[in-house]
Amino acid sequence: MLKLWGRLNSINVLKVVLALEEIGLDYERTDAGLSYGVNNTPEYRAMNPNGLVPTIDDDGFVLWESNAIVRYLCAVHAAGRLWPEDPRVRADADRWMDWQTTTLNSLMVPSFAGLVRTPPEKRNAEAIETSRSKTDAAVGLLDAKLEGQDYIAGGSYSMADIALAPIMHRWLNMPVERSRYENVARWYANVMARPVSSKVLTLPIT
Ligand SMILES: N[C@@H](CCC(=O)N[C@@H](CS)C(=O)NCC(=O)O)C(=O)O
Repeated sequence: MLKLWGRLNSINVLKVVLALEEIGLDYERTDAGLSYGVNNTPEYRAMNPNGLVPTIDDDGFVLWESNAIVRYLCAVHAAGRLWPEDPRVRADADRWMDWQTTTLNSLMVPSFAGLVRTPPEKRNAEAIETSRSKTDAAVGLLDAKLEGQDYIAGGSYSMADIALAPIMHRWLNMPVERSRYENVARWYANVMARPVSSKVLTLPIT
């Protein structure tokens, strides 16, 4: 059975859980990372030298990097559904997945870590505000992308929505001031209406 290592309050682990659940694969998940440890053991480092989560082992094939894992699982098990067959639609999905990791997440980390994982007396208010306003502006780009379409890569739910759902769930539930982006709000409501999302994206933001 496919094995997954990673804690459920990691957006990168949640992407993989969403993909596995949408596909309907059997898997065994082990908590790892932060207070759970595991990711610093020699055994784990032998699989993932970064010592980060998530990592999967699919019948001896070990893979890390959450977007690579989501792409792999969707290509193998859900081509034409979660993994777009059309190269241009797939490239569009890939682009927004990469944007999530390289742009959106990088902008959001200081406000998320500051507000959610740092005690009030140790917070850097300026760094939090810079992160908040830049993240809010970046979400505006996603809002523009979603104009006139239901999902990120077009008319149907795909791996791009899987990769964006956990970070947007986090952002939209963080205690920060946000612009009201109507297309993002509609997309998020559609995503959360899916039985799998409402089952997976339920934990408090920690
Ligand atoms: N680019 C990597 C980033 C992985 C990453 O930064 N994972 C974080 C959790 S989101 C981690 O392992 N942090 C250390 C820990 O949990 O102990 C991916 O997308 O998989």
